Amino acid sequence: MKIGIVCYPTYGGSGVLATELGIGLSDKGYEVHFITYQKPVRLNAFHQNIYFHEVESVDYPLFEYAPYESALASKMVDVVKYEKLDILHVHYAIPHATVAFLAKKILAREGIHIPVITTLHGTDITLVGINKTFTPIIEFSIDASDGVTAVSNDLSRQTKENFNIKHDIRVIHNFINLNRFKKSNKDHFKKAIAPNGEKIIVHTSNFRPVKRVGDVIDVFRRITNVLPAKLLLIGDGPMRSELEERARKCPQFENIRFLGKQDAVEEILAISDLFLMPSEKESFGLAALEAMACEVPVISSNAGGIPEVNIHGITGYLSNIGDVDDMAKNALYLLENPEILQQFRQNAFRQAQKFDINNILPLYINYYEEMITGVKAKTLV
Ligand code: GMT
Repeated sequence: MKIGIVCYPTYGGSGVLATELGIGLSDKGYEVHFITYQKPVRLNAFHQNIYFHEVESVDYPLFEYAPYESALASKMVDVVKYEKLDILHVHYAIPHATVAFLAKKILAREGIHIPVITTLHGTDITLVGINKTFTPIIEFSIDASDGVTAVSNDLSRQTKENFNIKHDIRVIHNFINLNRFKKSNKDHFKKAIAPNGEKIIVHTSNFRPVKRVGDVIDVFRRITNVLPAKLLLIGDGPMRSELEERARKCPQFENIRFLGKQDAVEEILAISDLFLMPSEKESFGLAALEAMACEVPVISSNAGGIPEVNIHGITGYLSNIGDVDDMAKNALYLLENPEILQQFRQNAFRQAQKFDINNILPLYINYYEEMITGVKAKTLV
């Protein structure tokens, strides 16, 4: 099977997931074609069955904004036609599902009937989507897709609640590659970061307001009022300078480190004691799953689909959004009770195993096959 994947190539969760999916499929022998404006960041090694097709932006004095959608649609048509793709899997509704519809219509004029699957990741529905300007295009594009998946039950529910959609939505949760994300011995690194045995708290995100990174700092302050700890902040984004400013005002500033974007996140998770995810919205929480795979329990909010991943009182704790006192209390309970923390570490790993790529990948492959058979049957009629 030849699969075209369209995604955002950046550090965001949808791009990461789409890239890991492509790598997983190629490892199983499928041919995967990424179509996007830049090589996906997680695609940093050579894979025999993976191809990358860059969408070039067209610069012309008349255009204040280069027409990315048109360039993407043309590239999709080109790749489907010449690489003889069997299916297109687009990640993030805007604009990818809409552009896929256009590409599909263009190809149909030449007798090529390509099935399109749209995967909803979260902010395409919960943030961008509920901006009323986008409602008609989201509803149309979802209903026009052959298959639609959402990364959690909560996201599926929210999509149906907020939009008038007739299409079924299949829930296929995020997954994790346990060969990469696993606890490894990085004692030398741990000593360098926490030379006096301080507890290590970690957070990773794209530093957007929805992630409430300020709450991470507030929880950390409360933790350090009781015991010595270090905070590692991984990632980058629009709130970073504001957060650095805020951290500088903390008496514990020297214990807070902004690490920026990191490729080997698993090495940092390997030395961490707790992961913080206080998000305001989170359709699944892939970063929490990555932490759990490395045996790091999660102190999180109860937003969106997080409770489908982080199980309260088992793999970590859930608090109401913004309740930093409760988050700090839960964090301290685990940090002050090493045996319980150890139990939570094991529980977190066991929970992560449920989302092993080897369990989730077949769900996508089966869905691809269903869609290909369905579209073939329809065009024969
Ligand atoms: O987390 C982000 O802000 C990035 C965002 C994206 O769409 O790129 O991630 C979303 O997709 C991930 C992969 O499916 C989910 O694990 C994240 O929970 C989701 N983020 C939000 O809903 C805020």
